[in-house]
Amino acid sequence: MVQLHAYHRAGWDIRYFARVSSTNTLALEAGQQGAAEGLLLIADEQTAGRGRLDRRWVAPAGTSLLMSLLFRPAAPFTYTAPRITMLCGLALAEAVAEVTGVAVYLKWPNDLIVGRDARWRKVAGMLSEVGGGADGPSFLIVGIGLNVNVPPAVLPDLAPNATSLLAESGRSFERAVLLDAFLTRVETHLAAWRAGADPLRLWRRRLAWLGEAVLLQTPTATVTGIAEDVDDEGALVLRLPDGRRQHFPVGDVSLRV
Ligand code: BT5
Repeated sequence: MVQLHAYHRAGWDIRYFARVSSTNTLALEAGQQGAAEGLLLIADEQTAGRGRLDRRWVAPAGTSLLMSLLFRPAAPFTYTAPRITMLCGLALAEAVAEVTGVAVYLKWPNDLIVGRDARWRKVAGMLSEVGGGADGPSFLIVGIGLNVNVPPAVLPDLAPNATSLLAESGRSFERAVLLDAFLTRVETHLAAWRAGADPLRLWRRRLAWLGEAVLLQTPTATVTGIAEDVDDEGALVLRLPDGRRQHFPVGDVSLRV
């Protein structure tokens, strides 16, 4: 397999950068200027990597897979776009398991974690953003940061519970191999979807903690409950202590111990 900077694949317009502010920011700009579906921006290093809710994504140069994919979801956008994000998360989980043997789970809404007990560790995060014009949203950017060869000693600088594929397996991995496996899975799931398979069903099956007691931090409150399900838009459905069921579109979930 080739090095990451030389990786190409039919059907994708892959552009590699040594250093950028944020691949998501660049991809949003490209989308706004009319870039076609299939644009894939990859960077070795980001100076302003972003997480959700204005948080930061930190990754030492050259250690990680940092990328943003541009999609132009078919109508209705609000149905299709979340499914593309789910499909990418699913493809990432499958690619990581296949290439590295590390058992990973999806953590609602968009993280990839290792372990699903109280000692879970985050190995990847995803940031989906939409862009468009006065007529409404027209494109989706799926940003992915996967900690591949981040040395264990550096992990505490990223986040208290960060991990990497190197830390989990004791081996380092060619990022292009992971990218190739990921794109293969994305293509397979897109084709299966066109043939009628809803990606939400498969995504739901890989989610950690369905049926378990969780703590949910929303932008405005902390809520506890049983993570019963996800709804048709991917929102988390919690059974609250008073018996009510409530749908939460955003938040950070952790296992309640
Ligand atoms: C995410 O946000 O997990 C989405 C991360 C998306 C990053 C990719 S990299 C390529 C593309 N370009 C961008 O600018 N972004 C995307 P969130 O769920 O909000 O998690 C952010 C939190 O994760 C931070 O507040 C830290 O606590 C933690 N964190 C930061 N860097 C980390 C890392 N490398 N590994 C694990 N955790 C990290």
